[in-house]
Amino acid sequence: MPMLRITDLRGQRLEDYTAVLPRGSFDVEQALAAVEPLCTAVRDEGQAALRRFAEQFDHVVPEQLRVPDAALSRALDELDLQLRAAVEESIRRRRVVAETIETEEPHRSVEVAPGAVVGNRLVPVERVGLYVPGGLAPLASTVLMNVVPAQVAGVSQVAVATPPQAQFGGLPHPTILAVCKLLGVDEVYAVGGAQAIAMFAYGVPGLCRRVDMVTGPGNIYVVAAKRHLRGLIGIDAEAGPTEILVLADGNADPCHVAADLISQAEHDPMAGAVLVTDSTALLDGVEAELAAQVARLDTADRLRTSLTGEQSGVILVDDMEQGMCVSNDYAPEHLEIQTADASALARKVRNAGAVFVGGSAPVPLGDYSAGSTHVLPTGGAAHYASGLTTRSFMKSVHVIEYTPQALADLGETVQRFAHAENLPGHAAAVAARTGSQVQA
Ligand code: HSO
Ligand code: ZN
Repeated sequence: MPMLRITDLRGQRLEDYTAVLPRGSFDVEQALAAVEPLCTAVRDEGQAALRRFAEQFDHVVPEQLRVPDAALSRALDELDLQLRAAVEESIRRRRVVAETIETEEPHRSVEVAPGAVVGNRLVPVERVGLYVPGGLAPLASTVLMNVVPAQVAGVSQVAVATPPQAQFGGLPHPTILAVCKLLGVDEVYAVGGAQAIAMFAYGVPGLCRRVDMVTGPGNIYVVAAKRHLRGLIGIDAEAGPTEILVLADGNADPCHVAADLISQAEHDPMAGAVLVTDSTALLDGVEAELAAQVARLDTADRLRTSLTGEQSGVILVDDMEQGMCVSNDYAPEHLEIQTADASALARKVRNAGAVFVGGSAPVPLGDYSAGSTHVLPTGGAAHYASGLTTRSFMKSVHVIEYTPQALADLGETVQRFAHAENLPGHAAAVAARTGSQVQA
């Protein structure tokens, strides 16, 4: 029984393929109703509400909501040495990218006319709260993917919240704690779900000071809390279930293509895996590989759900040019290009969170260690949004400095504009300095 539902677009040139492409629904609106009272309870009752929700949702109440430093140190001491080396190499590579190609000059200015200078200062956000899910997979790599660019940007305080786990006596997952310690993050809370976002947004007396911005993935309730509290805090994105689109022709290796589809489909029963190809021979090979490979994995049940779900499937196209149009309309979080001319085709990508080019760049390389970000726009948001980088933690502040003469040179222009908007007070502020008044 084939796993992937087929959408055959051969011979069909559409102006916009979006409507015929597989994509699941991720209805944040519907989760808002559940999340709003929860956020209000955290705001009004603080730690008591956090303890109550820990019992209700995590089935364990941590001894201390803030993880003691001794527990962080112990987790790092007990971290397997080979895993520690792997994490350190991932941190190193992510830092190299963040410190070089993601880092812009912190202050630039331009003289737009004699004596008229406009500067652009990049100022880091001061305090960031990072949410790290602990559910189906304890995403220790997500800690470094958020913390490294924040630190490189100059964020002075990063706090982490991640669910308490009954199996670890109410502490969060030890690998998450160890990576926090490795990165020098010592403010860690054993608080999960939407209530963690509320804690960060409102602050909780005696426990956690409110933050300026919250980043990090989470389930639909976490995303709903971010939507509810946005404005009070900045957020990175409303990350939905992960997705991969593989653009592959007859040259691709079906074993690799199947493995890569599986690699993202295993995240979540709602994760999306889409193959776009012009080769039915490749499709047959991928189907055979999927059947064999899924059966071998511990995540087989979840995989069968995600691969056969409405959010996954195969799109048959006439050629890779049509395939690229399909991909650009879908705007995948992760795009893999496994074709004869992968690099050339990659230059035609307009909408994708990240592009993995050729046979030696599977998405899991980027998930852990490539040096690129794995915090990427999902659900088609790649049409307008970028992944999380150093820039995401910087605010752009314009700085305006004009000499008296430069203001005088422009005085009448500004006043005329102000009068056109019926704002005489604006005109007067300029006239008071230049001495030359323009009548309405
Ligand atoms: N593929 C996920 C990130 C991740 N994978 C973390 C493994 N661990 C979203 O880009
Ligand atoms: Zn992944």
